[in-house]
Amino acid sequence: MIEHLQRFFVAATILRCAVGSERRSLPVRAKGDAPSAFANTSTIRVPRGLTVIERKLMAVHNSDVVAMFQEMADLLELEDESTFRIRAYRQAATTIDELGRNLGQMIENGEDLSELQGIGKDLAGKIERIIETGSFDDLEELRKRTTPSLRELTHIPQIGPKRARLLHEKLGIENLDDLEDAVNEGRLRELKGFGKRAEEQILSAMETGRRKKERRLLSEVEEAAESLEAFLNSLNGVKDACVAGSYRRKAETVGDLDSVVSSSQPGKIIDQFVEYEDIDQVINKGKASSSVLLRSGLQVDLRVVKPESYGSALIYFTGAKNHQLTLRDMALDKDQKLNEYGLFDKKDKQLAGKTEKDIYKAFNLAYIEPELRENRGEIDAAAKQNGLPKLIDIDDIRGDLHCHTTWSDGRASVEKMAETAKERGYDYLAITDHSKRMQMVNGLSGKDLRKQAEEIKKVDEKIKGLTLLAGCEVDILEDGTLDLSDDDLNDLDVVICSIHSNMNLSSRKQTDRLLRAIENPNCQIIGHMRGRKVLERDEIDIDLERLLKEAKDAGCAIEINADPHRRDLDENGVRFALDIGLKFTVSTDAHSAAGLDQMKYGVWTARRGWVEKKDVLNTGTMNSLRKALRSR
Ligand code: DGT
Ligand code: CA
Ligand code: CA
Ligand code: ZN
Repeated sequence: MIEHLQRFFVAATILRCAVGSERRSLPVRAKGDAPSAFANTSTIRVPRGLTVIERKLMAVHNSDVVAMFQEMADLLELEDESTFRIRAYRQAATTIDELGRNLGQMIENGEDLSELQGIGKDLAGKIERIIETGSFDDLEELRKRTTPSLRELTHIPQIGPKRARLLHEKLGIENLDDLEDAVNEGRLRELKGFGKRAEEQILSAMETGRRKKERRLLSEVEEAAESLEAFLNSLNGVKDACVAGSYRRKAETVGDLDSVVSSSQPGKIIDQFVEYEDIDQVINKGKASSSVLLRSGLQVDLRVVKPESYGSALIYFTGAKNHQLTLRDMALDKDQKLNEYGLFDKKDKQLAGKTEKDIYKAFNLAYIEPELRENRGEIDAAAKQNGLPKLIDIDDIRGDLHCHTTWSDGRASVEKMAETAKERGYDYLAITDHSKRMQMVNGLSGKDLRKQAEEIKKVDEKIKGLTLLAGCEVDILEDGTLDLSDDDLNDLDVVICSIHSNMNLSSRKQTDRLLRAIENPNCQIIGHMRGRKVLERDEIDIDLERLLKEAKDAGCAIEINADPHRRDLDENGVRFALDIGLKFTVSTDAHSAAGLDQMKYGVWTARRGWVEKKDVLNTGTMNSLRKALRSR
């Protein structure tokens, strides 16, 4: 037990008396492979001299396990292994991704991981192995046997595993750089099945891939940021610590983590910081600042300031840059100076700096929430009495209006979803599986929906205190008609209309398509309207402002899809929609019980779009929700 803790947790109390520092070897990954959990890892370090903390910090994040299982699946696919094994790893990765609880902690509690959906004894053993050693044997073998960098190629939609193998065999292409050279030198089109159009598509997909490498989804960095923040707060001599930057502003994507520590002993903090176990490489170690790379490849910048400067340092490092530059200019106009250390008058006397509130107050501004600090008018608004929005809060949400079950491509039953919604304290949940057009995910026909409605009714009666709504996420067909007839939709409580196909139509056609859907009185909510996937897929081409105005006139609500890969409608669209008086729903589009916990990302997008509680339909009671949804 003690040995287990020494290795894998920074459980400071125990560590301090039991061990000094321990280093263990971890497998070094093949060069050129995509950065993932343990890229370039050589050691895990357990830091020395921590103060006593209650909280344990896990060495292995769930996202590390997810990355390894995905890598495993990709490599198996490259080997043309059985689809059964490949699917098993992918399913397990999804389960863990949505788990919401730390695997290391679960093992520590003696929980049986093989009870998790899609995780049998074999995979449970592999997870334990990862938590103990940082990897597992099958993966290590596969990495040795294959060319792991080929994985990069499989992530390009036009290529996939079969073609990646072909490119490797015929042209000796081993990674994205090789591929780019081959395209530019015209060698690719000599191969059967690759024409000029394929070349263009590949180049554009590579560009998207590069963008993704440089930035990560907020949800991907969360575990790392939370662990880091807890670690910093546990250090000897720390007064306060916070991860600022885009992470604190809850942006869709994050480039790096910017952490700020309040302490009167900066040197001591830096010395402890560089011993953080999640660090792979120290890029720079100064007197009061440091930059490091975590094992996942994510960069962390740290700045230590005196307590009297903590507020100004937070404003500086939270940004966004333009927000903070506007404040600085306001100071200059008053013959004052604003920087990381505080607000100063002509004679360099500090006027404010200890807290963010103090600084804003010195400018006669109300406190501005981090999500608003994008220089989109928040400073002017903060100068007026009640000028800032009273932002919606996660606790304002009373139900979820978009989720999937095993009836289509969800992984949990209606009952499981309902139980979970009840546990979350919701008043209502709408079950909205896909419609029949979505054949590959087993979309529902009108007949299926009527059958499902019976089950929904039963579960609704069984689970007290939660109203279960019968709904559907209906496909908007290419011509703008809906995938189900008025008759089929008639009995449903909630109808969301979404585009899932023909994403590449011209702006005129795509706009007409959505217009027609909006004109249909059955359409109560437009789902994930922009159709984009953050860092993965561009949005569909539409006249958004025109459509939002039409939606407003028609009484159609707009969904803020909370899936961290979507966050759609996006914050800019939300802000525009808000200004013209549209109403929103914030929903998770959960495909599993744990998926219901994605709500926070939707709320953050709403907050970044200045949305208040009153602007969101699912903050109301069941009754007010029914009244607010477009009548059909
Ligand atoms: P990211 O990391 O790209 O997702 O976005 P941020 O906003 O976290 O930006 P980052 O990491 O470059 O810098 C963190 C904060 O530090 C930023 O929000 C504002 C401040 N900052 C960074 N560079 C500059 C600069 O050149 N001038 C000023 N005034 N502030 C800066
Ligand atoms: Ca940053
Ligand atoms: Ca930074
Ligand atoms: Zn959906």
